[in-house]
Amino acid sequence: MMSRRNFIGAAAGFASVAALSGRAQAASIPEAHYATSAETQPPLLPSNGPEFHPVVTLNGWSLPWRMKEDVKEFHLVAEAVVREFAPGMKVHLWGYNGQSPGPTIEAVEGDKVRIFVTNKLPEPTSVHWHGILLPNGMDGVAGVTQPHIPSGKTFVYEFELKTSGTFMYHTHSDEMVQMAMGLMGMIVVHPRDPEQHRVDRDFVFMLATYDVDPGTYVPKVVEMTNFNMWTFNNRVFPGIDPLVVRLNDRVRVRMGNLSMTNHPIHLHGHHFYVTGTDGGWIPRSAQLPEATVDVPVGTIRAFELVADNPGDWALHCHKSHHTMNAMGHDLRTFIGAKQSPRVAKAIAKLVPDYMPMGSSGMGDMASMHMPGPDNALPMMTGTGQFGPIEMGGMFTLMKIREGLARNDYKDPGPYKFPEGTVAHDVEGRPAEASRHEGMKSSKSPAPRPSGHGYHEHH
Ligand SMILES: [Cu+2]
Repeated sequence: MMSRRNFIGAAAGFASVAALSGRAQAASIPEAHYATSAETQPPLLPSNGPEFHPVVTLNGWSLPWRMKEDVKEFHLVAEAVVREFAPGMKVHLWGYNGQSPGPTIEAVEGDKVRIFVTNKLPEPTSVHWHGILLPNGMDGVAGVTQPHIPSGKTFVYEFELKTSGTFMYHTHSDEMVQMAMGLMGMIVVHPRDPEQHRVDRDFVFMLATYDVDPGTYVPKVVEMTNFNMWTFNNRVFPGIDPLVVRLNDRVRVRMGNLSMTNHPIHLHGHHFYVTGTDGGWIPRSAQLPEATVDVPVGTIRAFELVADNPGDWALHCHKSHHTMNAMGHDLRTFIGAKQSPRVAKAIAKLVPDYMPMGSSGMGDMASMHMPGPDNALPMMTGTGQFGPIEMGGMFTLMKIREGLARNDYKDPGPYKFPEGTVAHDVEGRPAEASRHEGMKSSKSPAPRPSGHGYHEHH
């Protein structure tokens, strides 16, 4: 599933940087594992150390470690990567170990970890361990708690994982640029007792946003608000894998948000409880039933449910612009405007590529196949068993099925609806209903006091 990938190839477009060298270093620094694809990898079962129930990183993977005496050693390599956002669009990012976001780091409460960070970026970097309780000098704030890691150098972080929960790691050096380029990943610390907080399926992913102009390959790093790619783990619909779940599984979804805005994530067909933040587990007495959980900037939210309702259930950000891919924000609203062929022709004479659209909404755009610029995805796309889905960005499905195997995460295809359970059209006319005419007031309004800022309206 992982191999040492061709660094030169993936780093095309960036300055080449120094590689690890020296036999002494090679002996003490563990091997760096690499991922080459954006496919969801199966859970990484622990081969040593304490037992735990691993997570599945949506369109991602978990980083293997080696045990050195009683310390788990991981090796992150910060470097230029190419990430496919969805088939048809590849973005040149900075990430870790071949992909962006970097691999999920999984360990167990009480574990001692030693994390090597090699910098293969063209500028200095550092790694901050968001939400982890650790000694100040391991916190990764370049300039404050440590020197920046220069290009070509390897630094080591060492700490004990005192509490279980969901955390993140990300750059804390030239942060605006390096976060906008994708230097981030998730950390899952499992409880010491594997039965505590036990679920059957445990998903994790990062919420991140990018500004990639259609036809280009590198995000604009100075963007503050006007992003156009809204991602789950740096994938957009239809490139995001479904969350495949067995009927009646207990499911956890853990999400970290390192974008510049909040994302209200909504699951259809179920109620869930928010059970965790980057501050740890929420006591049962404080858990609220929800169908949407807002994930604020710089936080984790984890929710849990019993998947007792079979089907293909939408899981998406509820900001409607976040379930779209890059769009022309300058489009005018034409709803209600009649664009007759004669007028369209006249305009087309002046504006050669003019296309009359949008006068009855924009749903049609999902089925129009207009030639777009290179390396750009349609604004809304996807086809389901009943027609166009008209989505993009932060949208996927939780696919709940009976009879899947315990570790089967393969896409089971579209849901087979039981006969007679799908909304459908009906024949006939509605019964006459009485219509309320506009309210005619029988009384004239009471006289108002004058001279106190009231204005008469006629
Ligand atoms: Cu959103």
